[in-house]
Amino acid sequence: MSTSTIGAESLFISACYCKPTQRTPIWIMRQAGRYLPEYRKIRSQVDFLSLTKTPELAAEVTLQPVRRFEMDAAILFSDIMTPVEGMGVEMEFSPGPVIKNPLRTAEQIEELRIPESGENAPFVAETIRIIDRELPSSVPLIGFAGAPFTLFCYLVEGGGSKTFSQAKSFLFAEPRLSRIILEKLTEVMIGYLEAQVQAGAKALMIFDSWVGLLADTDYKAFAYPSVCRIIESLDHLDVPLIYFPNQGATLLGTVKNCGADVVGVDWRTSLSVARNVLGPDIAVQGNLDPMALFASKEDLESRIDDVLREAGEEAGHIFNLGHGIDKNTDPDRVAFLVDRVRERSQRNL
Ligand code: 1CP
Repeated sequence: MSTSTIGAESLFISACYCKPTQRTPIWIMRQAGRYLPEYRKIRSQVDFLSLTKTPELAAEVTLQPVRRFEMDAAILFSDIMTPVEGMGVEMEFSPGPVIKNPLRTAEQIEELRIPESGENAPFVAETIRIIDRELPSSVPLIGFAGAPFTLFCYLVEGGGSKTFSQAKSFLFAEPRLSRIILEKLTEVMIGYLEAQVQAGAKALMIFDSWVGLLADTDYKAFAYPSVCRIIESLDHLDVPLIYFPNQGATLLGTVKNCGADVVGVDWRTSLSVARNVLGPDIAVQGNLDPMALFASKEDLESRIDDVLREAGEEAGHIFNLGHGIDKNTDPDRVAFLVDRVRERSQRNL
């Protein structure tokens, strides 16, 4: 929670700590990916899993959007499922994660390994070291992990789903076994995130993409404790911690106390509402609807201005989309967005 000296000149880091900045920093979720022709070119030669495991290539695709748009932060090119392979889970990507043997039995759960932090996905640390050499200190690298509940959803369901009914029914039918999975995931994510900072990550983000499936009472019972534990365990690293509870509008009153420096807000909740709940000491990140990039330029402009207005005059706003960018987005629209945010958010300090 304390102010890092590393990257002190970065707009992004300052905004994470609610310090005034000359303009609002911007980066976008899934900024490296299929909407970029330079990404598709590399992906046409290598499958997704190999791309994440080849440090030179993963570093290159991490840097692509930073070069093209001069983003104010880079995000490691990897996936939330990357560190669970080290727990003994077999999977492939098609295009989302597909788990070979979804977790259903006590034996499978017992067998889940807790690898040593440096041993788990060593190619990620190597990727970060390469990126760290390439990036200027004004553009910090964000390391990340999935929140235990979201990882639990994929591991029990076996892959992506709209309702995650297998995972959620397992959670309610087998709360004791579910807690064991969640605790193991918490342990592993703490070590994995720590290793990313040791390798050179300057901020950390925890993606809780499916937490909106839970009512606040179940969130408090199953998902929130693991988020708090991760954040508490990483506090000594002295880097900003961002928590993104996707579709978490009804959970914000609880989220407020998780210890995160920044809360990511999805596109459904206005930033002024989120700020009112979270208070002045927590920065907000978001939250233009990714589909707004398909609107007319005039409409897009006014939607961008709306997000800036909703964020208000107080320090502590990082502009982002309210979820990952769609793969059919025109990159020129992203350039337009970045320019507009830069121009409209200038402040005299
Ligand atoms: O074919 C391809 O090229 C693969 C598509 C792809 C990409 C580009 C996947 C599969 N993952 C990624 C990269 C990725 N995933 C990043 C990289 C950095 C960046 O943001 O630029 C990050 C941060 C993630 C995180 C991630 N993976 C999340 C959390 C964020 C979110 O969107 O909510 C989730 C839920 C995943 C799972 C996943 N991996 C890939 C897909 C298509 C999915 C979604 C699957 C589903 O639920 O249906």
